[in-house]
Amino acid sequence: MGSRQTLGDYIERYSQTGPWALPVAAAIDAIAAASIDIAASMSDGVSAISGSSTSCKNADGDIQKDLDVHADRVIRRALRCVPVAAIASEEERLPEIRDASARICVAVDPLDGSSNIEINMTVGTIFSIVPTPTDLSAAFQQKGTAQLAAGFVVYGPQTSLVLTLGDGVDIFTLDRGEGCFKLTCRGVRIAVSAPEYAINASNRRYWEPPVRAFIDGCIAGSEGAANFNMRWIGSLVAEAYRILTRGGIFLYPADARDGYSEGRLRLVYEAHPMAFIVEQAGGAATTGYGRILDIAATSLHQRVPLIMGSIDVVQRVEELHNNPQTPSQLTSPLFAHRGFFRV
Ligand code: FDP
Ligand code: ZN
Repeated sequence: MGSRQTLGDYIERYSQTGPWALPVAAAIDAIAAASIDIAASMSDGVSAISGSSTSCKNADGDIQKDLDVHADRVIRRALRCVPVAAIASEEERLPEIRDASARICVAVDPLDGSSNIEINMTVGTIFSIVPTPTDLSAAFQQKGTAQLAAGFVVYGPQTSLVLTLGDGVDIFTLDRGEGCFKLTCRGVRIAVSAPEYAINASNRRYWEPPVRAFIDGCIAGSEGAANFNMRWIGSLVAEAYRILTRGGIFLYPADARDGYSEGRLRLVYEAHPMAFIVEQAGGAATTGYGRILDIAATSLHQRVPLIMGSIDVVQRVEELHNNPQTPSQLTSPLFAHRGFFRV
């Protein structure tokens, strides 16, 4: 990876482009440094920080793992030298107020996918950077379109950092020898259409009719000429990385289980940053009824249905939500011939 541009050079150049750019660049630099530390802790399987659970629950009632708590601390510590007005995290009920006069606020999911960490699965860190509004208490109640930057780090066979500064998406890969991220993919574009879906299919009986119709169509072959493949990793960062790499669709819809009327994923530090990245790469992200980035949170840990990926496939699912068909139309041969690959 010798002559590749480093993340440090990349954000240094960006830092000179406008009033917000300097603190945004500093925050990205700090989060990237924290993620190198987290990646090291994670791969050190015999250390004290393991995949074991603490006896604590996070703000949303999920059991916290030792690594969740560790990742949260490492990121907060790294952000100490950055002018940040407030930090919101999946791991804390309320935002931490820092320097109220600072221009930016940061929301993080320190270790996404951690409920499966003990099976040695890919997990990640998600972040979203927003401008500080006049009323600081509304910092994390802005629409997703307000984001200045967003990204995520995937701790997989490689540690990769996906980043958008609002002008496309670039991917950096950790060069372990040199201890820094290097640009490995510039201007990522998500395929307009690709026959691969990801959903937790064990919840089928709880889904709403449009989601059930779409997935049943994929399985039956009526949603397109190509055969659909299926993947479900159970880790949002890994699913998002796959979609950026080879297209397809990811769905975590609302369903009828207790506590899932708005799906599972959190708007501020999961859906907003992912939607920003996916749109910047030419894809789409919706609740089924409307664009994720147009939603403003009313509470920090608010959940939202998230359907994202290749634009043509996502639009097909939106059509099914916005133009409801009767159950008999959904299963009729006519419907079966209106697949988005066939029209
Ligand atoms: P986790 O709770 O392990 O952090 O963030 C929520 C999330 O993981 C996503 O990463 C993942 O896509 C989803 O939950 C997994 O949900 P299921 O348990 O329904 O598979
Ligand atoms: Zn998460």
